[in-house]
Amino acid sequence: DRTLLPYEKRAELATNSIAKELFNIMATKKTNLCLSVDLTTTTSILDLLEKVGEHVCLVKTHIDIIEDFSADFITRLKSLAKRFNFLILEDRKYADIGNTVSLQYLKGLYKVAEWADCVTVHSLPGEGILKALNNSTNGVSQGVFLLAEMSSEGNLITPDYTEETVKMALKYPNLMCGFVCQNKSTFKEPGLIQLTPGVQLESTKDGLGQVYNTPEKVMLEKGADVVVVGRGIVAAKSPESQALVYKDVLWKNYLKRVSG
Ligand code: 6AU
Repeated sequence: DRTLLPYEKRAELATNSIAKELFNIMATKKTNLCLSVDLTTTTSILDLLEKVGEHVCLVKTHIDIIEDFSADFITRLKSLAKRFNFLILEDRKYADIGNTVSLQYLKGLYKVAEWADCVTVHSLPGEGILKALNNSTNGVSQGVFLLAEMSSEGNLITPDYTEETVKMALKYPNLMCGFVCQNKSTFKEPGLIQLTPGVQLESTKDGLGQVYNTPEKVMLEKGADVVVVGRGIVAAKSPESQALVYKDVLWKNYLKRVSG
């Protein structure tokens, strides 16, 4: 059972360098909280990260929702990542043929390949998408989280799709950080990371299909390693104190899990 091993042990088993680094950051900073900074201005994102950077292991961006994107924003984001020792995941959810994804990853306004430590990718188009993002093809890729399950109700992913997704990922051990998924049974490999979104302090839903589980449930029952929280923190009255609340409850449940 991969979920009973401590993160520092799993770092030793990771086959991707970003996954290894992320496991080590979690162990060092004692946090498995990933903040989804789903805000639309650069100053609101940078101000929030100044306050909560110390509490997170990973910052997840949707770079294409920012209204005043600039190269300077990336410089500042990278310097915060260095100062607070967190990694950056661009949640682009690539889902096209390999050639197009390669262009989307390397080119355009955002040049994701230049600054993101890792990206999210759908398996839907087939293996070509992983070939396009593989370091041996483009020389720059670092890490990929493949979507094996989604948190939203009515999503079209079937158990077969999930299983085939995991099989596809296992052919690319050097590229793969892990899976965006909801369940412990999705994969076994202790060197891969389960990134789980759809988490708030209460089990609820939003008005657009998102389904939330509690930190306790995702850590103790559902096998989450890194837990993604967006609006639970970002839309709170005090995001700073709420980040600390999430960090503490997640870490408490992690310790409970690994101590048997
Ligand atoms: O906590 P929330 O609901 O405010 O934000 C959840 C974040 C959003 C989604 O785009 C993302 O997590 N997400 C993903 C990811 C990370 O790929 C997959 C999924 O199944 N559900 C989900 O919410 O930024």
